[in-house]
Amino acid sequence: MALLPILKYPDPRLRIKAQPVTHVDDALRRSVEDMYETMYASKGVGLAGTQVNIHLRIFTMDVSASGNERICVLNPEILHQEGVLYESEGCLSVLNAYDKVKRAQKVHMRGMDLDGKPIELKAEGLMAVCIQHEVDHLNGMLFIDHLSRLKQDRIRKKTEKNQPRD
Ligand code: K1U
Ligand code: ZN
Repeated sequence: MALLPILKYPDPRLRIKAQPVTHVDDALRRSVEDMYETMYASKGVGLAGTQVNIHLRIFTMDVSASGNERICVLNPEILHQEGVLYESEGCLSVLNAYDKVKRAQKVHMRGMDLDGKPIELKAEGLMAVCIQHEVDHLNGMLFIDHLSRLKQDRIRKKTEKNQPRD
């Protein structure tokens, strides 16, 4: 297993739209193990392939209190969403920025597991927010895209100050 470098905003690779997974092989399973290791080491509850420069439609997630309930979804599709939730979000790819984002309170999603079998998930609360955040990543979107232009500009300026160009 290996820790993968996490792309940091404003890296343009975070804007790449991920491609569907067409087959599951040992190389993909190893990449997913690396994603779990990277997610746990970074104290995240989710991680999308895009964030570690793997541009396939994959995310890992563990929102359990025990930190021992792994969920990996390939080719996730949100079928239905309902309700509204405003929760403060952060992102492993956007350092030192947290703000409230409008999300659906419940989502019904489907996808595929690592054995290539179809899976369906009904989620609410934190898990529902995490799924929406990770599907956004796979579409090249960041949570800050949901904020006002003014807030986005502030975050961009703060990030540029903390990560001077070489
Ligand atoms: O994709 C990422 O950048 C990981 C991110 C996903 C996320 C999940 C839920 C809400 C917002 C963002 C994180 O895991 S950061 C949040 C986090 O570490 C956390 C959130 C709630 C409870 C405990 C930890
Ligand atoms: Zn994120």
